[in-house]
Amino acid sequence: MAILPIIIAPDPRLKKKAETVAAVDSEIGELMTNMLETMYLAPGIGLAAPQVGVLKRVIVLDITKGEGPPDPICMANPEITWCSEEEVTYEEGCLSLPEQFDQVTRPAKIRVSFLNKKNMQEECEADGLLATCIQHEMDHLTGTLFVDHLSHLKRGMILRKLKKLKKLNAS
Ligand code: K1U
Ligand code: ZN
Repeated sequence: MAILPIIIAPDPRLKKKAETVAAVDSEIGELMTNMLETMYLAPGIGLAAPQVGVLKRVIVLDITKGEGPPDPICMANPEITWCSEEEVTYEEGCLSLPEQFDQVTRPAKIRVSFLNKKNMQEECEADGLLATCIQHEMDHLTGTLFVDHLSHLKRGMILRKLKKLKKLNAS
């Protein structure tokens, strides 16, 4: 197992599109294990492979937040097959945008099909925080960050703040 470095925005690597994986083989299985370990340590409730510099359609999630037993979910090639017209707004954060939070509105319920850690095709329905988190992580697979759902003004403010912080940390 290994902790992977998380890329912090603004960074061109976070704007790239991830590639479909051929199968969940031992290499992708190990990536999922390392991503889960990285997510738990951060701590976070989700992580997408592009955030650790791997341009593959792989995401991991666990929305239990340490309350009760862990419930890790690993998905390769996730695809939303249905979403509700009803929407819900959550305050979102992102491990690639440290200490930045804002309200994002997304479909309240989704159905998603994916390859699980055993390389089996699965479909599940999600609502609440899980539905939001899956959509947030899937956005990372197309180079979209939660700030891309905000106004131009808010996005600019957050990205400028992070750019300054990165400069300070580098000096
Ligand atoms: O960077 C990421 O993609 C992970 C991100 C996921 C997310 C959070 C909130 C709404 C949608 C998606 C995070 O995990 S940010 C950290 C966070 O929310 C959290 C961390 C510890 C306990 C509880 C929440
Ligand atoms: Zn994120």
